[in-house]
Amino acid sequence: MTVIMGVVNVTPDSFSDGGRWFEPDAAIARGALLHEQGAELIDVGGESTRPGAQRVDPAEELRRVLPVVEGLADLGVPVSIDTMNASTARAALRAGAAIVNDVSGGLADPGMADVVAHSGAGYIVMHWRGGADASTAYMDVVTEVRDALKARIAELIVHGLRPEQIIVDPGLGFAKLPEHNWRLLGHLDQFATLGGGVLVAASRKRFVGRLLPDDAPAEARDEPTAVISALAARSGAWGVRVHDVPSTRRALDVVEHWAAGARDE
Ligand code: PMM
Repeated sequence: MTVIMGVVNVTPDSFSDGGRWFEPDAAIARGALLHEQGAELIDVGGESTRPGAQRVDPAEELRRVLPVVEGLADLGVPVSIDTMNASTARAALRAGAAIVNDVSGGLADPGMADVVAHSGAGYIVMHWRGGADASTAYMDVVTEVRDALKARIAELIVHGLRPEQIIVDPGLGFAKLPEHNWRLLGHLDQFATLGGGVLVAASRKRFVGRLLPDDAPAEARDEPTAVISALAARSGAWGVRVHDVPSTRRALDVVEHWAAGARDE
């Protein structure tokens, strides 16, 4: 069964939900609602990674996310912490987070690998080429992203992580053009054996918006996102990271019923 990761951005500036859950109580309530709606995991982030976003000081990031991680952990809601900073990851793990979601795959902070290795927590390693000015040039995006993730995993194993602890993420929209994102989605099977599973995080991204009229609001992207969730699940994805949980929950319910219908008794 594919895990649904519901997004709670505790930021003033994330693309689709910036500012809406900036107060801890609002963020905790949002996370609890997404959990109730069917997200097995709530992804709490305090730094926007949208194109052009400024880096946030780690102390400010921690101030934003820690009460939310604590609040959700107190409610028994499983949490992943979306951070590139080892210090934030360490504090969030101590506060009850189960998984570290690092869009830099350990490249932004050399201390991250040791924090995750010592904790034994799950670690989401995204393909990352650096900040906003990273090159979008690829000869063969699938091979290059796969090789880069393989290299990250090899280094993380040297730091003591176990391959099963690592979930890989092709990094849709990060230094990728729309055709790269679709190519990666069409070849998800190529990532299946790298670690403990594959995460697909297409939700509301610009390449999804391209399927809609120019003036469509961010929420209109939830319908194509849910279809991507279903196809990702059919392709064996470990998880999908989404902003709107009900639409993806329904999509994954269809996939599960379909799979049950295909089984011979
Ligand atoms: N994208 C965003 C934030 N966190 N984490 C992972 N693992 N993969 C992603 O593609 C990813 C992420 C940016 O999206 P948002 O601002 O809509 O949350």
